[in-house]
Amino acid sequence: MSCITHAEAWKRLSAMNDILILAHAKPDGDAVGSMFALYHALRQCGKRVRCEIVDVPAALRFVVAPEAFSDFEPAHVVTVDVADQKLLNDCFKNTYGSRVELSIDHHGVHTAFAEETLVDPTAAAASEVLFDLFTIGGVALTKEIATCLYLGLSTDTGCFRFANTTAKTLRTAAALLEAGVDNGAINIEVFETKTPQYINFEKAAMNALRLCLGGKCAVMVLTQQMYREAGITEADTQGIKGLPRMIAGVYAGITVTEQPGGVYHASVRSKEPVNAAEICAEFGGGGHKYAAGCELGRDKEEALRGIVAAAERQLAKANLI
Ligand SMILES: [Mn+2]
Repeated sequence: MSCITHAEAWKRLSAMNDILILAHAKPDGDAVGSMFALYHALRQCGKRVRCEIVDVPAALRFVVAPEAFSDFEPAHVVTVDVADQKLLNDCFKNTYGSRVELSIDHHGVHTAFAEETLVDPTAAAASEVLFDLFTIGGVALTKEIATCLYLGLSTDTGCFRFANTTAKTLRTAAALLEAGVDNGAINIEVFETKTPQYINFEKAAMNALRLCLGGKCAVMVLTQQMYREAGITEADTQGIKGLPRMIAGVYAGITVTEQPGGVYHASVRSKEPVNAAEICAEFGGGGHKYAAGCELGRDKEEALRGIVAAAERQLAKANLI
């Protein structure tokens, strides 16, 4: 396993054919956008390529290319936006997990699992890494490719609001707009539009929101019953996890979600100086400094106690409590 440069990664991709592209489970805009941007770029190079992905949120499906779901035995497997092999969907992990030749990612906590890894932790999104890769490879930036990359870049930066947005991110976005991306329409569809089911779910989530640790931590528990009652799935409610951190004075916003199998999962969003990845690392999870996740087991009360205690330790470390 080794880390390679953009040029080396492009050389490696150029030598492949019959390629399968995978992204992480519970795909977000960067996972979906990166996947289909790479799909179109490799198709442009005349290669046979296919994608496998499940549970794509409805609002992100406009970049999904239906023809990408063909069914040939891949000779090569490439992942995008996957920080760790365990973040692959179980069915793909079992079939292809040990066969990944190239992993293209931007997570600082990337745990190498592929033969070769192209990881740029200064990039705001895997889509930003791909933009650089395509520039080196001389890929024509079609409106289709630019739209996929824009989806990745805009969603991973909260529409260019988060601290991971750099001057280079904005220059990349500018190049995508010059390639014809309809950013206004995409932003309304992805960031401003909610289904009636989502609004109902959000009401229930807000009712479940509680402050703790002297108002410096907020916790929200989302249960399968809440999803059932609102008629919505977790895949279509990813944005809700930003809610706890929105409260003024909160440094650690925690969303504990009951999974269909009964296991509880925590998503932690933090504010400077609190490190969400360190909170989640206590439970074997990971992510970014201000957004991370982990598994907490099947006991709800124990899960809540554990994650709040971990948040308390990080708040104390930062002298906030
Ligand atoms: Mn990403």
